[in-house]
Amino acid sequence: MANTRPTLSFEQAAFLKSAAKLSQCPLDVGGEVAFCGRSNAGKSSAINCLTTQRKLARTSKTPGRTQLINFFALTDSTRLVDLPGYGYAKVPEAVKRDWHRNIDDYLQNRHSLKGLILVTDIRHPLKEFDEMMLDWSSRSRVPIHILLTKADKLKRGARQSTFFNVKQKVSDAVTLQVFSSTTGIGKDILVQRLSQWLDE
Ligand SMILES: Nc1nc2c(ncn2[C@@H]2O[C@H](COP(=O)(O)OP(=O)(O)OP(=O)(O)O)[C@@H](O)[C@H]2O)c(=O)[nH]1
Ligand SMILES: [Mg+2]
Repeated sequence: MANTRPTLSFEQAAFLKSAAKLSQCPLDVGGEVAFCGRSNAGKSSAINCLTTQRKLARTSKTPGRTQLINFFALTDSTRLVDLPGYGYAKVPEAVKRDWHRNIDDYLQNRHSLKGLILVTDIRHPLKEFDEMMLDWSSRSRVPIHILLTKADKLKRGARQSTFFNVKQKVSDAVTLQVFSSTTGIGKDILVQRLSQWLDE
């Protein structure tokens, strides 16, 4: 049949590579989507939920665990990226400076970056880091989709009111959803968003 492309299979994701800086990243071809957010927000857990692999991305109760940019291959030309968490207080200043430089470099210069998933805790969304990423995205070609994660921690009514609250505060270009890695709430919406970006 003409015009039918196989849909992406997230279950097949496999660890590809870790990089400390842009020059160590895999070849900048095809498309990738990166998960960013504050330390401990739930980036690695979201990737594991999406791929239905409990241990693909390392998760931890100790914030700041992921210090490297981790790449996971979906196909030969598409990837998911787990970015190091931002804002972990116990990380030394020099490490934070390096983080800024390397992430900034990645965001500014990574041509295959099709979109960013901004992972934020639904119980305290839109902190300083989130605002910084939204601001950056609005000035760049890279769109943002917000995951209001850990939604299992709130009742349905509170989830909905936070969703509408955040929606009002962000620009129309930003998309958002309620999500939980623990229960899988919103996984279908995330799959749709990623498929759209990576199929283009
Ligand atoms: N209840 C609940 N807990 C979650 C959820 N997602 C993540 N967590 C927990 O939050 C903690 C941090 O999760 P991670 O996925 O390691 O967070 P991260 O953003 O990758 O953290 P860093 O790598 O340190 O930046 C872990 O204890 C997870 O089990 C969720 O949807 N619901
Ligand atoms: Mg992590």
